[in-house]
Amino acid sequence: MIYFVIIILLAPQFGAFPICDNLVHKVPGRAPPRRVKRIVEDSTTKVLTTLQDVKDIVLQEIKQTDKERDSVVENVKESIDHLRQTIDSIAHALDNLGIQRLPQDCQDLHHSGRYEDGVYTIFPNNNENDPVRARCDMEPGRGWTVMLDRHPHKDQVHFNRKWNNYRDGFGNPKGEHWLGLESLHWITQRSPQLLRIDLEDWDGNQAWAEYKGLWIETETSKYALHIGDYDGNAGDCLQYHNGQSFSTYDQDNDDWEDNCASSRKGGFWYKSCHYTNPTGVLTTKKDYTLGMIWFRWKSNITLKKILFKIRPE
Ligand SMILES: [Ca+2]
Repeated sequence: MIYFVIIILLAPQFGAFPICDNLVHKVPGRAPPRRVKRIVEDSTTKVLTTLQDVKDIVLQEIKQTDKERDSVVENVKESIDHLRQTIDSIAHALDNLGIQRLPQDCQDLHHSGRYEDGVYTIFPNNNENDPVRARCDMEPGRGWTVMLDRHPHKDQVHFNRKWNNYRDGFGNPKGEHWLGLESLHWITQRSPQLLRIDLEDWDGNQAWAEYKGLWIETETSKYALHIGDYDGNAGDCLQYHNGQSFSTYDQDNDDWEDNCASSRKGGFWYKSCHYTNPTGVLTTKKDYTLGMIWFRWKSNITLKKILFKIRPE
């Protein structure tokens, strides 16, 4: 039944056809050529026809017996696949005609046929004058944008930095780095993101956590953090920080009377102060205050590796 619910929820949105609108409007100040317009219109017709088919199937399903329900579900799945293919064909058609849609994240790059892991240029705010180098972890059907990478490296990066550094990003995307709060804001305001966190201790043990609904507010709102439901085996450490403003040693926006970022030597959505400190000091020493901590998994053990990456839900 979940597929029917999804279709019913999505159908009104497709009725306004925002996907095609986005594709066309991503070329600022430039009307699409006639060929492109025709392709988009033809594809729009195909998508709407498919949605009508899905609607017919759903209406038909209401009259079906339980025995026939499985085959109806299969029909709906096929219709959804057809819909995806049509949308992909629109994107490819635009690319082939030389109209480059600016990739705002690694998911866009994946959709444009970049399937290899690596460092790419993205444009999180959809402005060609604001390129950002980002590392992409590609998987079949999706592209993850890495937002934070911590691990031992010969060119160790220090994370005890000012507000402007955390806003703009720093480090080497091939190694340790922070993507940047401004980029995170633009990517997450476009659509809610799934946040994936991978952890490893100094004995090689691994754990993970995921949060739905990642959304980062604007700089005016101090890049406040918003997350939804947790999943994983590492334990939940981010709900404590949910709703907090970001803090650095030169911008104290935490709830503590002192300055968390100064005492923790990092930048984060500190409260008073942390359940996790992924921008803390990379050290083998046990140090809850300064170390890279994920409290629900390893309490006061400082971790060896922490990776944060995001993709559209
Ligand atoms: Ca404070």
